[in-house]
Amino acid sequence: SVLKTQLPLDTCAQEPIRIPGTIQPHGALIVCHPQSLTVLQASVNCSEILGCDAHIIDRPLREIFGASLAEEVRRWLDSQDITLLRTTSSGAKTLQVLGHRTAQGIILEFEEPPATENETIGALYPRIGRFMDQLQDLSGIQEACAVAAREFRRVSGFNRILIYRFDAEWNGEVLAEDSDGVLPSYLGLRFPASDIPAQARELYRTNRLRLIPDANYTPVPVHPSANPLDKASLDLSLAALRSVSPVHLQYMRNMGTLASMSISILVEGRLWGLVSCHNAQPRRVNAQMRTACDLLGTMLSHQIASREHSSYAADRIRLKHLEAQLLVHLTTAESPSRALASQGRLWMNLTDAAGAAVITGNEVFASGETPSGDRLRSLADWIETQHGGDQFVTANLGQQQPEFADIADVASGVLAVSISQLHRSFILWFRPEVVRTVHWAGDPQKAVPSTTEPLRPRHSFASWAEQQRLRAEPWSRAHIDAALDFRSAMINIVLRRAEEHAALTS
Ligand code: BLA
Repeated sequence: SVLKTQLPLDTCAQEPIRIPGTIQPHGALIVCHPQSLTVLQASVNCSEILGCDAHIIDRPLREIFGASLAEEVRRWLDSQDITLLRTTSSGAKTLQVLGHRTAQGIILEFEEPPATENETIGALYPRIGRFMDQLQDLSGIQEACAVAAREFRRVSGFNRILIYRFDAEWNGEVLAEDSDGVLPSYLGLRFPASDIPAQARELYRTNRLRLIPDANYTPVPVHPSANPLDKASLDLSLAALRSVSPVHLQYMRNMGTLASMSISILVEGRLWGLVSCHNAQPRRVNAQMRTACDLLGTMLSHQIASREHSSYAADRIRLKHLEAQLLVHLTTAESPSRALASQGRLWMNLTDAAGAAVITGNEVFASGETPSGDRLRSLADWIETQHGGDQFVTANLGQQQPEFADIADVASGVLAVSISQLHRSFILWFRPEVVRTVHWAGDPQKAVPSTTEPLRPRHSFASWAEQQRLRAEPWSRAHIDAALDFRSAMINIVLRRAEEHAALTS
């Protein structure tokens, strides 16, 4: 079946999550003028959390909190440090202060560290070192994620840690899990793309960690709502206390997780996956522990990037070797197309395909499992109409273009490169349909919000099996690059052949 989760989720993606106008109540937030350090905006719970006067707008930081905090902030602003993290006291209270610069002023956030929490960066440091050593000894991405899940749970104390990876359509698959058994296991399950809309994924590339200590919280407004410097809504993209989407809070309650902390896994700037930490009951963690978790996440990200890179490099070397072998046969051949077909094994192995064909004009040479000549010609005609032209890649042809569903058994995966600017000439590789069973956490059809009803996340996360058809094993970057390299080599051979021919006949 074709999943509806591939529809654009406009309604969810339009929620302006960067500018909610409110914060979560486990801390207080103020915005200061970058030069004078007078307060421009403040959350309405400041007096309660900070024990300060209720009227702080337009007053200088020094007057509200005393000289020492104001000095700390000035020193930080003069430094190159991107963020500020300090412990300070306000009256009888010990508070953690987080600071970051924005175009709308300096945002300072104050949190009272939870009473039960005595983890300091000093206590966490040896753990982080050991984690790094362990990671280096492992070979696979899956193993690295399993070790990371365990370590995240040790450090953070959450009930369940899930590590999941996004696929090409932004569904997430749980690769690793570590749990104390309080919450159910989701290992191996897939979560539909609609669970995390596009603007949230985009935000999570710049802000790598978010914490929601209690899904039942009441948001606290920030006043005045317009920023005095630019008259716009306050951008809380990088604020730790940013209030989150009510739809997502409902999702958490439906999942039975009242506290959540998630950390982005970034590979070459792309959101590769998330570490998702859940607690059945509300749970707060202090800023030092969050910093440690951010560091663990960065280390895991680097390990994944380096694994992906070395497996790409190894594949490229292997495929380059095959290409060299194949070219030996082509450079000396009278007809390169016929020579390709006579070296079918090598030709197909170049992209680990089960079939390959070359079409020039109406001439077709094929090897292995391919569609019939007529279907090949129709396919090449259609590919020619697709933009890009030089290269065409799909792992689900029959879904993308239902008129080709009849050839799904041999051609669900198609990798095609054009070898002539002038007339329809393609080299194509084919992969067969692989029918697979995907285990979703809940029926993914029910995850898609309708445009007529109010937005609601789904209720069930029970395993739901779906048989997926019309899909092939996806082509890797190394396979696509091998095809592109081979394309250039073929174009050169064909051109040279044409020149030789011209020289002979002139
Ligand atoms: C955010 N959805 C999120 C987040 C996660 C998930 C991790 C980030 C916030 C957090 O850390 O809790 C989803 N949690 C998951 C998934 C797993 C998990 C997939 O543990 C898998 C293991 N959500 C919906 C629908 C909408 C929606 C229908 O189900 C549409 C409006 C929205 N989810 C939504 C939004 C956010 C979100 C808007 C961003 C919240 C924010 O940062 O403000």
